Amino acid sequence: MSTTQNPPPPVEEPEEPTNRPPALHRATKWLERPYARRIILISGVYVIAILAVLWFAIWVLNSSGGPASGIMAEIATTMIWLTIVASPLMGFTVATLVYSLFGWGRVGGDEPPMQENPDIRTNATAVIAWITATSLLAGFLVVWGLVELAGITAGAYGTVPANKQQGFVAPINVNVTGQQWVWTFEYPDLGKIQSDVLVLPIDRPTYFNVTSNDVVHNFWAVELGIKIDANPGAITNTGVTPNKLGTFNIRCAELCGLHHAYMETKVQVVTQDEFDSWVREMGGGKTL
Ligand SMILES: [Cu+2]
Repeated sequence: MSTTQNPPPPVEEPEEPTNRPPALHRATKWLERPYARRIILISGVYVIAILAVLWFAIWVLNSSGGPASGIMAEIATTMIWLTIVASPLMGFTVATLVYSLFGWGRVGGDEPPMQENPDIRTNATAVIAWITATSLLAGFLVVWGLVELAGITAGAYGTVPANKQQGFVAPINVNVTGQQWVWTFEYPDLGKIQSDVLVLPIDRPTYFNVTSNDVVHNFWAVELGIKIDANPGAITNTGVTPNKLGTFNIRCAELCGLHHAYMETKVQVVTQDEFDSWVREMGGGKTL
């Protein structure tokens, strides 16, 4: 049995950071590394892919005739700008993730991967730049969202009652009922009109009272930019002023059973004259 005790190994002191090169220099040095350049390259490819998807989404919207209301035009503008602004940061995050999985992820076995000096992790400039950029982006989203929301609610249900607002036009009331798997539209102010196609006059505010006869559905007038739950036993409200003539899509946007995917119909935006004759044709008691 040995009584001699080995002295503990000396504790390795962390290197003093005093002789490190300045942060900006280290950041540019990081960019010279091959993997850093690959990450930047993947970011670029990702941003281009995102913008292509954005272009496709706008193309789909335009090819079905939209946007057909002020609200939908605002939504489209919001989607375009937010995507453009967010895509570089999103690209960099995804590129780093992809490179971690497929670039660095190749290191296998029991050997830990070679570690280079973690320039970015402890780089105050990079950390501050990242936090600033993401905070500005988040702030931009919040401010934009609040401004848009204020605009929409002021137009629809602002603090001034709608009938006391300037340029007020009496809205057309439409009762929307969802049931597995059809939509029914009734015009309570126009007699006993019932239709499975929504017909609306252009430039007239429309007020929807939405409900369901069975399960939860969701009334989505795609190109008009409105979407609201249709709940059994309750009425939800939304409104829109269509500003484009044409035929647009209405879909159910809440999984409601077997034929949910086919629970769709059309909205026809027509002139006031065409609307009046449609009302008479449908046996409506009174025209607006
Ligand atoms: Cu449905």
